Amino acid sequence: MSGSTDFREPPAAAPNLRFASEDSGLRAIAEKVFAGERLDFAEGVALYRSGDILAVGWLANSVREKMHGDVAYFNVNRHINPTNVCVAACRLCAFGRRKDSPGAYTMSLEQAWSAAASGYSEAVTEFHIVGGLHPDLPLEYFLDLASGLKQRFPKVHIKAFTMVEVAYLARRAKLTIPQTLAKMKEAGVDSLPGGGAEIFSDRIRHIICDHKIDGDEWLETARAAHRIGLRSNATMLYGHVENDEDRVDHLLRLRALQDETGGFQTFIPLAFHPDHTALEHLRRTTGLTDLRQIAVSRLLLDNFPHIKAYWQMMTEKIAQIALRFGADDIDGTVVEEKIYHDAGATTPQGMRRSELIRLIREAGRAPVERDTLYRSVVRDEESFTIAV
Ligand code: V47
Repeated sequence: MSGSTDFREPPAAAPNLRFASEDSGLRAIAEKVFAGERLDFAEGVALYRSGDILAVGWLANSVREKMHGDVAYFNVNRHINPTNVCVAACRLCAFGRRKDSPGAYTMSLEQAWSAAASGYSEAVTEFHIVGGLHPDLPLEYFLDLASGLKQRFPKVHIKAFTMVEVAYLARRAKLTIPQTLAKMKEAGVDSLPGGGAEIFSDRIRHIICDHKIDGDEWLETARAAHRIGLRSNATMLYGHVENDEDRVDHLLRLRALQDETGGFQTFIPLAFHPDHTALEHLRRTTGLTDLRQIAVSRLLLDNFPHIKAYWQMMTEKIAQIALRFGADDIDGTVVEEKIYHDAGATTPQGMRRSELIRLIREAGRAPVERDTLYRSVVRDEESFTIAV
């Protein structure tokens, strides 16, 4: 790579087109969106139920273009899953294993650090680290993992440990959640990924992940992280046994916490992949469901700066279209994805930076490489700098 590769272009003006839809309920919602008014629960449900998916997408796209113009973000990251051993045995999951089950693995610290260094030659700006709830690994293992990575890769942002892992490690270490987060921060954790949120509804959580922390605990852990200056993402797992009301409830609870803390950066809707899970009988989501989910997220989460169409979960093809349905980010190079691939994902394990740029350009958007905090990354030969 040579020279500047910051692809930012001036944001395009929001399209000055008239909204048109046969759905009269949608016209009233559009007026509120144009006036910058917040949508309520019933309007969220109406967006899920509208027969005019193109109009819902158009509306979300108008908000997305007002916020980000033509820019679409991506990053150069590497996923590391230090262990798949997990005590939770969630029905939604194909990744977790009992300690002595075939296929169970736990990386030594040396193995995890060397995994971080392997993969594509492109210098990564982020390590995304999540794993199972291991019954024997102490908090110190995770603190040493983070501090060892920081020592070896001081320029790389460490986005590590879901709210579920934080709460589990806190309990095992007999510490409070704020104390645990403070130790993680001190060890080098820079922000938290959005996983483990699933669906906050107790009724659904009992079916898909009954041994995990509940929705309130997930939100409380995120609140505690934001309070000490750790930003985080948020996710929602959809396309299993939840209904429209459960999804709206989830989004509005995230929106309420964001009003309070402002600590969320990106919302990532995650489509359920049923293969090799205890819910294998369920159907996969369709492209239209995925696109509608992106659009509704953009419209309801008016205080979230970013909506991510995670290409590995959505496929590259749907992620490209999502950039016109409300998403402004497609995530990154990833290098080695396990959670979705164990559950039957057919997308590649990772993607080169040049390929992400091509996908975004082809979707008619202007690619901007970002770091985890959405600052532009400027590359020169093998290294990068962050434009602040
Ligand atoms: O927490 C697990 C979900 C999440 C399945 O923060 C499943 O930038 C579908 O959170 N089908 C992990 N989903 C992934 C995640 C994530 C991904 C990309 C970016 C970010 C970010 C976060 O995947 C889990 C769970 O919610 N998951 N099993 C499954 N069978």
